[in-house]
Amino acid sequence: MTELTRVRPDAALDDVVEILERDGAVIVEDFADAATLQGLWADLEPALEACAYSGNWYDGLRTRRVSSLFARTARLTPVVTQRLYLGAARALMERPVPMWIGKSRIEVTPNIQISTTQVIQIHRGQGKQPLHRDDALHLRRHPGPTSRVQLMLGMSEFTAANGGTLIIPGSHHWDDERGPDPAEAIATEMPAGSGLIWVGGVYHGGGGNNTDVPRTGMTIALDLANLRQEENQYLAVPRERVLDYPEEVQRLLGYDRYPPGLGWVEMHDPGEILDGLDHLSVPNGAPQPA
Ligand SMILES: O=C(O)CCC(=O)C(=O)O
Ligand SMILES: [Fe+2]
Repeated sequence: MTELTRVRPDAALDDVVEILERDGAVIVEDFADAATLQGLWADLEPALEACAYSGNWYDGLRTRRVSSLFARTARLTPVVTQRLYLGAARALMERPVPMWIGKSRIEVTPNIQISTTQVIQIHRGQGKQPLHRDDALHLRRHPGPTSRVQLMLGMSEFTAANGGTLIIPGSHHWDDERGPDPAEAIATEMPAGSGLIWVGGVYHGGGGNNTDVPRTGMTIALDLANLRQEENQYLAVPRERVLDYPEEVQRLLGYDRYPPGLGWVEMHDPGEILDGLDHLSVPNGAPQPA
């Protein structure tokens, strides 16, 4: 394979899921429209300009990273809910898990959550990031069930010369003994507005930039919701900002119950508490103040 597979935004979801299962990565052309891109630049560029290069070699000494994106811009709803991205993430991760409850054999279907958000801007002189699997954060074993589906939206053009994300297609099928070899990696080449989607078990990394134009990408990771979020969304996004999002995004940000039983507050759905229900008045057997 010398190039990543590309699909149009009207592609069938089943086809995209099949490509992700086979290759671990796919490019969706015209993922975001021009107005969304312009809005993201307007909202995020000041933070990028004010941001120093990362202080460690892994994040990139000539790379700028801005996080807390759902607090910094209100324009990510169409991005995170894009049909092929959210659809593929749900199809790959919301798969029933069998278990016994007493004598009943049941299946529990997990859900997913936003785990991390970042704008990553790679400047001239930045070398290649070491190839890695992002699901290593959760110490996942391979091959195994997908626990992360990640998006890199091109806010600028991505080329092999300016740091387009390096991907080793099919490497999510490898076991944990086989290490990544940069010679096997393909650079993501796409115009601004296209989106690269990849699964957490695929070896990848930021490319090196030998050009004078920075490479800018906006990444969101969706993870299996039973795992800890990489970026602490409860602290990263103030409650008032969370309340401005549609319910689907609030739930993806973590204000949800995760089957079979994680995430509750006073034994209630956290979405109810977020909406202003006074949780101290919820009858739970505790004495009420007079
Ligand atoms: O910037 C990129 O293209 C990828 C960065 C990445 O994979 C990471 O920081 O985990
Ligand atoms: Fe990564």
